[in-house]
Amino acid sequence: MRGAYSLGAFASLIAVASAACPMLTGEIPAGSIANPHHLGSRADSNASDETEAFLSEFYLNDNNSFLTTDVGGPIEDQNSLKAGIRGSTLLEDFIFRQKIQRFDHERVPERAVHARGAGAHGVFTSYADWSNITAASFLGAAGKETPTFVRFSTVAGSRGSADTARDVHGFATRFYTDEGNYDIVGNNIPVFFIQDAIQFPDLIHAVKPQPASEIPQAATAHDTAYDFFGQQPSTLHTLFWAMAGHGIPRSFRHVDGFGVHAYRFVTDDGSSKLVKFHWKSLQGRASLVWEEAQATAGKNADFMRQDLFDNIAAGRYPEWELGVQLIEEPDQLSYGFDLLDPTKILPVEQVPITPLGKMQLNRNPLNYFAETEQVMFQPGHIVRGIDFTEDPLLQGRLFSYLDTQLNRNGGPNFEQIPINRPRVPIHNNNRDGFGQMFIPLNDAAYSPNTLSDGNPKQANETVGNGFFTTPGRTANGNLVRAKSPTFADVWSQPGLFYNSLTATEQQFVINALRFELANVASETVKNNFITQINRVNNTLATLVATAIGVNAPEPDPTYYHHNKTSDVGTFGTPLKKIDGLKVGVLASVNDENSISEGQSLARSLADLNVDVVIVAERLAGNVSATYSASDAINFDAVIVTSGAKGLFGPQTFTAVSNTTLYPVGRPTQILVDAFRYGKPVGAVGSASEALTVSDIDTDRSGVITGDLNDEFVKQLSEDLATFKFLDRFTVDE
Ligand code: HDE
Repeated sequence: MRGAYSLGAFASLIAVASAACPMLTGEIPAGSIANPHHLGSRADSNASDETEAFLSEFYLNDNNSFLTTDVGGPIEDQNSLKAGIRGSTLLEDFIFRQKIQRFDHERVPERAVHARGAGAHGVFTSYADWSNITAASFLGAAGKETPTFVRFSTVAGSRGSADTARDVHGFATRFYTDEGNYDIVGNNIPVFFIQDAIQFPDLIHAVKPQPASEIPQAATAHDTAYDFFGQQPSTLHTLFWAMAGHGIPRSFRHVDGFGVHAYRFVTDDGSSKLVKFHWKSLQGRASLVWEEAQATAGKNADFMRQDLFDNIAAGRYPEWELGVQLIEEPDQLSYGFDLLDPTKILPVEQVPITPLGKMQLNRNPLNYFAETEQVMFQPGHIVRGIDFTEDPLLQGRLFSYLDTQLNRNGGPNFEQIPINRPRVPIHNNNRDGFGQMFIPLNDAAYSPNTLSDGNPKQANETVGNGFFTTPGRTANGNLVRAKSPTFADVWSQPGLFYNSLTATEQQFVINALRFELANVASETVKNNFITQINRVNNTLATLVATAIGVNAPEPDPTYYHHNKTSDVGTFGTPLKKIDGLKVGVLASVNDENSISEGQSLARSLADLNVDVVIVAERLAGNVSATYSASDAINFDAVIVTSGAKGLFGPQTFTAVSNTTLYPVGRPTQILVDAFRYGKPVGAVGSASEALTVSDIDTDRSGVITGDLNDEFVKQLSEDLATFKFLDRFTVDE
């Protein structure tokens, strides 16, 4: 399935150049891998091979080559051309000019939202022939593989912000189908803040940093954000999900994804259903706790992109299952809300999820800018068999993505960039523009024509497998600039979400709102917001209000209900896989047993795809991390080896340090923070003393003691799957 332009203009150029002078340009063997260690050993898959074959046409490999200018002449570039050895530099120095000029133009505008992200290639495999519900070809046969590219992101922060900022997370997937590119540009939270795209600039202006100071970076904890939330209560539902664990996931591998809007599936015979898309993480959902997320932002701003990159490089390919909730067209208003309202979930009790297929991410980008930064997702990248709905948020998105991408790319030809090219031929009469990469041969660049025998011909529903709009869709009614009354209730579903959380997760929401509002100065803003959350739950509103110094509100019972749904939290359900989790083993280079215990644990956990990092005073032999460069945030569990117990105890925080190798008290701090962040902690043999002197009760759940044997390892692996021990967090009575 290769495109007609598979030897594209650019690739051919390089091929010609290398044929002429291979020494200068370096060899570019088709299919060569410039940086094989980035790839891991990919699973056998036609779609993976296709990605490799397609992208390798564009690789620029500098092995065995000389520097050249952009137009190919060999050059030296260490010194500028000067008039006399002491200058000045000459304008005629084209080598200097080009190098500086290219540097000056390296930056493109970052994404207006979702600027910070990480991407990976993958493969989607359909479970079955789904032609009974959609004509989409990538869902047309059991086992059918389609190459994909996914970009995960945070929304509010700029491109250099920290990965663990509390935020909604983008989950955008491109399917390079055999009938063109299809994008599901989704998030890890199933609802959105607003109901009409015309409010998007207001939402983003409110959430982004304050205009005068550009503070705070990547955070909603400031006046403008809560001013908007308090006056626009449609934001509450999404905000509640973000204040729960969904805003601070453990990694991109541990998030679910959602299409958010209802879309349509359309079959070849024109019948349609509404669908809601769900990506379920096959690793399971997992979240950090807030203090941990904040510490992580400072200690390792790249925490999540590194997790994704390292796990793919190690061959631990994360997977997600794609499913849909299917809704009959006439039922759009039958579930107690409007299916076109993007602030609502359709509870799985009302319509279960039908799993359609599975995606595996199995290949890292070889160049961040070329792939992850230049990928241009659009909800408007649609294929035959899938159609939009009238959701006013979706309708606005259909304009915005292309528009902002024109701004980022300086013209419309960005679809010709390798990461954006469809893997099928393109034929149309679109012409010219900045950076045209093709040499169109058809002189009759219009339609209809006779001079090219009518080519390229028009495809439609029955001819040429064309895209077709749902035949049953109608558009009529008077022109109105108003919100549908079916979108009016915006308080029930934040209540549904909140009611469905465990008491500890509810407390996390309360604590998160206390944190956010403690950073708000305006009394009016605080009071307005409390008025709104009081319509969700009076206890919640009271607990937040008292912590931020405003009056507790009277109950507003007209709004309250006790309904619940399931599967909306991020804690309390064991992980499906513990692959790629990290255990920190706290050791001492001064004790041989200590290191050998670490090695033994590493061997046992390697079978479970769990990494062990042996931490000690300095790097040596099997010690791969130092206390000075480590912190509890680096590990999903922390175990103290018997020979390291002397490094622990509360007094180590206040003692005059007897070493310059790490900050005073660091080993104890790692252990205690791991416990406070809810992680499994443990001690081998006599190192249980290290727990007791650190005030960690060895009888608590998630605290492992005993000799290093199978039982110890089994307990540790189970505790890693539990992931967070919630009994360590206090809940308001
Ligand atoms: Fe986006 N959004 N968005 N958004 N969005 C962008 O497009 C926009 C919305 C989402 O990794 C921008 O190319 C409007 C919902 C993701 O490259 C921009 C509205 C959902 C990404 C834009 C929304 C999303 C974006 C910025 C309200 C989940 C990153 C750069 C109508 C279903 C994709 C770009 C990537 C990016 C506009 C709401 C998800 C400005 C106007 C709802 C994952 O065009």
